Amino acid sequence: MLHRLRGLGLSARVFERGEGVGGTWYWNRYPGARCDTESVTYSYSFSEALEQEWVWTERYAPQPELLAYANHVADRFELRRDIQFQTAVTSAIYDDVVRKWTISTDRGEKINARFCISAVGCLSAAALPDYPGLDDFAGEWYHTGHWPHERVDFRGKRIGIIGTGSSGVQSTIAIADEAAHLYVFQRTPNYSIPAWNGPLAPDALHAVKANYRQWREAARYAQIGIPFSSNGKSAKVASPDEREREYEAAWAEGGFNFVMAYSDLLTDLESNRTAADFVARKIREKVKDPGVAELLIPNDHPLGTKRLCVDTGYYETFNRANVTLVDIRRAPIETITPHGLRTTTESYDLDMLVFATGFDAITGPLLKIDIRGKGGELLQDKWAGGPRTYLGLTTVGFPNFFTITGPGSPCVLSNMLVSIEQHVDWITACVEHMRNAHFASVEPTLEAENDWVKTVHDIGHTTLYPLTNSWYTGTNIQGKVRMFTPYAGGVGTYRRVCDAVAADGYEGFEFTYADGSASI
Ligand code: N01
Repeated sequence: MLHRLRGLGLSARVFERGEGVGGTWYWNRYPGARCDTESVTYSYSFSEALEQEWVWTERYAPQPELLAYANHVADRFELRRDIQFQTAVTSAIYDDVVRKWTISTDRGEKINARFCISAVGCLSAAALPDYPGLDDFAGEWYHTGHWPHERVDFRGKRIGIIGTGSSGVQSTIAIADEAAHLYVFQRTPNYSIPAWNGPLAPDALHAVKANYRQWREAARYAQIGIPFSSNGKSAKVASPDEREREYEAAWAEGGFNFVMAYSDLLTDLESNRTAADFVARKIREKVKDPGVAELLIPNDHPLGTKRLCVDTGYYETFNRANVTLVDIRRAPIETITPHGLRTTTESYDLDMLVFATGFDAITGPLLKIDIRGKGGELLQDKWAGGPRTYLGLTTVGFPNFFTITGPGSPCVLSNMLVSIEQHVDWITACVEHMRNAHFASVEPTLEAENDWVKTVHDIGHTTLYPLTNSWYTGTNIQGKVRMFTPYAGGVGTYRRVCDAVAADGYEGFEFTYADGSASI
């Protein structure tokens, strides 16, 4: 965004809480952290030189490589001089008279700006369970989303990890390699698909690079921003043999495309069941102890409606003698004790606790900032019943305020890099349009916002996602409204809608001149 705004000749300043760039890849340094979208796709496309010069070493990049990439991009495009690190934004307040935002930081600064663009991310507000006793825990404890920069030593230690989502799955594998003993406290098993990660062969990388424009174009118009597609068929009408072949092929390919094996796996319960049964069989094959295998098999949600995990050796980890799976659904954790934790049935002595307990997702990071629009309206109040946006980019009452990967856009249902770039380009074009036409402010109409909220809801409810308690529906955070807020119609469809809105003279938006008069 900074690069694009500079390209328009505007002055821009970025505020960043961390000491460095990288966002997710700056904070989530837990052992085993890696992206589960393939690196050749999970990378910037805005510079052909950049995509040609950067060499990915693995099919799925590990966190240090992604952080190195973010740093390389920051250096290459000389971004740092306009980024203020170690600075949290505390409030953003719109002044309707001068049509400007005042941004305040935790360093006591106040900055005036014509535009305020949120790039706070969807998964950056870590959630910690409120078990009693944590303050008295004598050992070390960490949250995967706030992992220290220094190496954490697991050797010889009894470690408890709470949470079995993507972060828990990845760190379990890595910690088990070193710990004296690892207890995995599982409340809800999730589905994990093998990544088959490994070195990225130079000729495979070269083949993508030789054809990168086509590759990127395919990603931009694909369902989830990754260039693969389903066979277009329904799983439930396929014969059992045919399904088995299809699932075996998808399993052998690995990663997210498993859920794209058939076109209706995320919209039809019966079809979904066939894929879930296949994965359950795989888990039983991999895990030696049948009791442990049964515990690891999800039984309370359709496959893929909690974000799928992608792993290298997760289920096999439970065959190790130094790993114990503890079912805290059956016997919940009662309290953290000075030397471990106690469930309703047992006590565990632990030297270290790892919380892989996720995030106040999608709206969480934004709503932690005091954001006030016209008439002093608080965004928290406006969104008290769930987020309301037009295109996931703007919201009524908050002029000149844009949300990169905001709720109501494909955001977390997509390859984030593709979605981020699409939003950045759309916002850049809108700002440029305003400059050319001498508009001072832009805001969606209530009608456009109402229609979009309904569209997002209606499309979401054609899928199975709303059935499940998950961070997608906000149920992981106490008191949060249960609502499925991402746009589930697909990255390509969404892009076409956004492009059409812009091509139609920004249909659904109202522009205002500096003297307060509105455009027609
Ligand atoms: O968080 P999660 P995450 N007591 O919310 C459990 C992205 N990501 O950090 O399901 C006990 O998925 C909770 O249990 P339950 C990716 O989009 C990407 O793992 O609520 N357990 C669940 O098991 C991902 O989806 C990558 O019953 C508690 C776990 O903690 C998203 O980030 C890597 C609990 C939380 O799982 C979030 O993943 C990592 C409690 N009080 C993350 N509270 C890659 O690209 C929560 N849990 C690879």
